[in-house]
Amino acid sequence: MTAGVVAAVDLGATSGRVVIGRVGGGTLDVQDVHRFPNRPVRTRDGLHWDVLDLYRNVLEGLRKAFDVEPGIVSIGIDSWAVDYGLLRGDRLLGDPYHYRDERTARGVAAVDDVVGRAELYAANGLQFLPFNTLYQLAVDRDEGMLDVATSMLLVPDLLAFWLTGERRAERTNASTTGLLDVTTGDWDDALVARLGLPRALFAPVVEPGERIGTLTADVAAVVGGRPVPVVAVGSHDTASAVVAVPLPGPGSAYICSGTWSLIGTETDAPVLTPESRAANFTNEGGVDGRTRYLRNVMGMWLVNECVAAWQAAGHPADLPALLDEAATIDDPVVLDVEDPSLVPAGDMPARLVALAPGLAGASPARVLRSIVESLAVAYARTLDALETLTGDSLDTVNVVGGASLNRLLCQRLADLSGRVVLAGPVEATATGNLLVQARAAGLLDGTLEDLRALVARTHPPRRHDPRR
Ligand code: LRH
Repeated sequence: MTAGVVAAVDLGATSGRVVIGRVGGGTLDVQDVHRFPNRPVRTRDGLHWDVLDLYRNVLEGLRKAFDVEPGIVSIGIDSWAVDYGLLRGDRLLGDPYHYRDERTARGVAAVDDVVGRAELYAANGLQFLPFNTLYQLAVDRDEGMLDVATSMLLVPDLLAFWLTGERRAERTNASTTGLLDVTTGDWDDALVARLGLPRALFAPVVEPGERIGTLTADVAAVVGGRPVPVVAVGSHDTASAVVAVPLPGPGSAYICSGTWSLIGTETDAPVLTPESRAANFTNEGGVDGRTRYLRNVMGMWLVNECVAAWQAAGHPADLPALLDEAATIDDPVVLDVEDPSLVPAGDMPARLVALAPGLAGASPARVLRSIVESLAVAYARTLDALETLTGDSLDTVNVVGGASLNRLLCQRLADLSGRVVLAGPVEATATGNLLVQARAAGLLDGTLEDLRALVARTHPPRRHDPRR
C-alpha cells in the first residue's frame, strides 16, 4: 500500500487539536500541529460553546498542517457528542449550548410527558443522560427556536458544513441524539414526529469513511491547501477512540478517558434488555456498524475543575507534582463520583466536601487522592456490571485517553478490579480519526481488528497487574 498523510481535527470539552498522521507500509506516525483551549462562555441565557473560536482554531490548525505536509489527502473531524448548532439557511442562530447548561432539566420533563423511558430505550438504545440532544431540542421547540431554524447540525457536522458547504449527519455522533432508530441506524421519523420536531431539520446520515464534500475554494485559500475531501470519521470522539483501542474484543473492555470515562465493550448488536436499561448502559453507534455498549462514568472533569478552582485561589496546583504527592497517601476518603451534583460547572472542591465531609480542610493532594480512589472504585463497579450484562468474562481493561497517563489511577483500577490494565495510547481519539480516513483513502485496508493491531504495534500500551 502507498504511504500518505491525513489530518484530524479532534475537539474535546476542554481542549482541541489538529494532528497529522503519516500512514503506510506498516507505520503510523502521529504529529500534533496545533493545540488550543476550548473555553465555554456563560452569558445571560446560559452556558455556551464558543464555536467561532473553535472554527478559527480549526482553520489555523489546518493552515499549519498544510504547511508541514502539503500532500495531505483528507481531513476528518470529531468532537464531544450531543451538542449542536441551529441554522436558518446558512445563518447560525446563536452559539451552541453546552450540554452542562441547566436548561436540559426542562427538556427531560417535556420528553417524559410524551414518551416513557422504557419505550425510549427500546427505540434508541441510549442510556438516560439529561443532556442527550432530544432533551435539548425539546427546550428549543418550547422556546420557539424550531419555528425559525431550518437545520440542526452536531458540532463536527457544523464544522464540516463550514469547510465544505455540505450538510450531513455522521452516524456515530447522530446516535447520541436519541433520535436515531437503534436497529436501522437512521433518523426515527415516528419519534421525531411524536416529539413535535420538524423532520426537515435533520441532514442525511453518512457512515464513517464516506466523503462529506471537499474544502470550498475560499476555505482552501485560507488554509493554504488544496480542495481535499473532508471525510466522515467516527465523529463522536468516543467512536474514534474505540477504533484505536489496541486490544478490545472478547475478554477485554475499554475505558475512554477524558472529561468523561466511557466504560464498555464493542458488540455486534445492541443490548436492549430491562437489566441493561436499569444499569444505564448505552448502545451508541460504532464505526463499521459495530455497537459501542458502554456507560458514561465521571472522568477527569473532577480533576480539571478542582485544579482550576485551586489555581483561581492562588495555589500552583501543578498536576504531576500533586499526583506524586497523592500517591504517598494511603487512607483516601471514598465518595460517590456519580452523584449528579458533580455534573454542572461550579466550585468543585466545595461540592466534594458536601458529599464527603471528611475532606473539609484537606490539602489538594489529599483531595486528588480521594478523587483517584473514588474513580477507580466506580470504574471497577462498572466493569463488574458490564461483565454481568454481556455475559463475557472481562479480564483485561484498556485505558486510553487522559487517564492512561495517570499511573496511580491505572494501578488502583488494576488492584480494585482484579484485572490487568493496559494503558494507552493517550491520543486514541485523534488516532482513530486518522485511521478511518487512512483506510477510506486506500492507505490501509482491513477490519477494525487490523487497524487496532497496527496501533498495538506502533503504540504498545503500558501494563499494570493487580497487586494482591
Ligand atoms: C466524551 C463525550 C461522551 C458524551 C459526552 C457529552 O467527550 O463525547 O461520549 O457522552 O462527551
